[in-house]
Amino acid sequence: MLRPQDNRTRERTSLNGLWSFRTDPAGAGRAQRWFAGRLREAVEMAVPASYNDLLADESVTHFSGEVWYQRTAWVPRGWDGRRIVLHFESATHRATVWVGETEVVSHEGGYTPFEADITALVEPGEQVRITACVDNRLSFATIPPGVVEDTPTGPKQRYWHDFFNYAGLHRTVWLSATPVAHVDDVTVVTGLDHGTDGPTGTVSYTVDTAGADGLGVRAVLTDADGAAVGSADGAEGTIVVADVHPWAPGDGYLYDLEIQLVDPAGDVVDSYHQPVGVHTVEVRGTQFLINGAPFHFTGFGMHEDHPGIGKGHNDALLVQDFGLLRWIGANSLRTSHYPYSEDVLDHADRNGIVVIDETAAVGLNMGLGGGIFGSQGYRTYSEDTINDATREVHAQAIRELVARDKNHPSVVLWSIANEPESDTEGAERYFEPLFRVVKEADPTRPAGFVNVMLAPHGKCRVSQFADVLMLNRYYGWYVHTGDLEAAELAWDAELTAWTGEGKPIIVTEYGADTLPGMHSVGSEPWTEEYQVAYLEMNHRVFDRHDAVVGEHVWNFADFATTAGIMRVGGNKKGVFTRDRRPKNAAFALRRRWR
Ligand code: BDP
Repeated sequence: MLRPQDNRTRERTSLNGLWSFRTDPAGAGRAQRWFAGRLREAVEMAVPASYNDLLADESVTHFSGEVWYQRTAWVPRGWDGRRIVLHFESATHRATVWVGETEVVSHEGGYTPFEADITALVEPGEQVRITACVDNRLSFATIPPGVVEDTPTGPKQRYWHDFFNYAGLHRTVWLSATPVAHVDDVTVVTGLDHGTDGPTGTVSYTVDTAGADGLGVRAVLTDADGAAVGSADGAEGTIVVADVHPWAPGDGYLYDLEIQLVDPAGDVVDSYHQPVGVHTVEVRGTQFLINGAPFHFTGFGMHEDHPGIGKGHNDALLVQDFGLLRWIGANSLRTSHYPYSEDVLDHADRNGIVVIDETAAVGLNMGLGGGIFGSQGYRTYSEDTINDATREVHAQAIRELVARDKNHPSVVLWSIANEPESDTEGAERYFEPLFRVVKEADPTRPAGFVNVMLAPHGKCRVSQFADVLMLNRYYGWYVHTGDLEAAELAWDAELTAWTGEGKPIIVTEYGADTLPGMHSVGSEPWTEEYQVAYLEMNHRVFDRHDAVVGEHVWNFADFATTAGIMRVGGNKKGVFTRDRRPKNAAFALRRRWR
């Protein structure tokens, strides 16, 4: 599946804006065929956005179940004879879509795109009714997992991850047109040879087409100024780029690879423009190499989270967040804990920000948090909880993530899960096949998962499968709280043990909750001074170990969570507040990273 785009053979029109919206607490909408006509008793809802925080209505904020979105759209008159596609960049966590009265697609998973060919159902120049039923419920058959418990006050959604279960249509919905014969997919792999007369690049591509019998494929590469660089014919090929300008951290240089479908007369029937960053990624010993040079990750685990819009994508806020990343000297981020909007990845590509790309497999750990984040009394891996069916959904989530993001030069490492239970036999059995899935989907990039403190070195049974060790550690916060000396000793000892694995280590989370404006001359948790001292202690530890190739503070900004006695107006480990004001720690990090 390719993201819709405008070009000489394709058009797209955004269906963002105000849709009709209603919750369906009784779950009656499907049986009553709410898609078959105008959505009754509806209010207006913004797309893209989470619906939770926009209506000043608790029953919507904490709604669990199916909600309905509906709008009409004019199909452009010029689209006669074209293949017309309805494309959702995401629907959290699953959706069924109708065009008129016809069900056209269902999709599981809240953070990857899906689409339907609706050519047969629409008439160019006429209006069409689009209805989406979006379900936010999490179960042991979803990624992330959750459970809806029956309680005396009704069913309640519980989950094991530490962020609010925002839901809705978070990203753009497109109506798009392509030629009937079309480019269906493109995969690009690049190479670099550092010769004596400057670097030479290679751009290898594979193209899938549909309805294209009798047509040829041509690939045309141009540089950022539009100058021709090279071309190749055939559904697979390699273009050599002499004196290449590589994509590199901090230098988001992109070439344009135009994939053309050409008829025997040489006319272009379909075209797709794929941005390409020529670079290489490699793990060698304890080093993480980008373009053959050791790379040290500085930056954050982030969230798609803003006041009002929740997890809705917004370009202005994207630019603001990346402005702050640049200001503070961050060269990278992790898409904790789900695939982010494709606009984020495109922006990272263009701005040379390196990305660790994560699936939504978070909270596969029922021992974590002692019930603070969710429910107690479950075993993580069992027939009734995380089981083979969950693993199938997880595998599909990995495949969809790689399929969507494989061509982004910013993505250098896949994270297939965050903090799963990883110290048990069940964990080993669960994860071993998933590493095969990610390697099969992308043999070119390293892959790993994010290890939790409860599975330290010597106990973790999953890190054996990972190319890179990603560790989340809270020495000085969740353990040795307020005692940074003891924390430093313990942390250093654990890290020393991990370095024995001979793999690169990225500390993917370290952080301390901090109330902006709270101060102390002593070593007092929750103060701005403590956050700074905590980070400095961590940095002393990292700097003693060559195998530590990255430091991602948890978190970039404060973010919304579910209610709990450990969270005061959300998670406060942000270096910036939720409205992006710096805490003292921001200046300390800026001094270190710049
Ligand atoms: C880790 C999780 C992250 C949490 C963080 C915390 O990976 O999602 O928000 O700890 O406790 O367990 O702040």
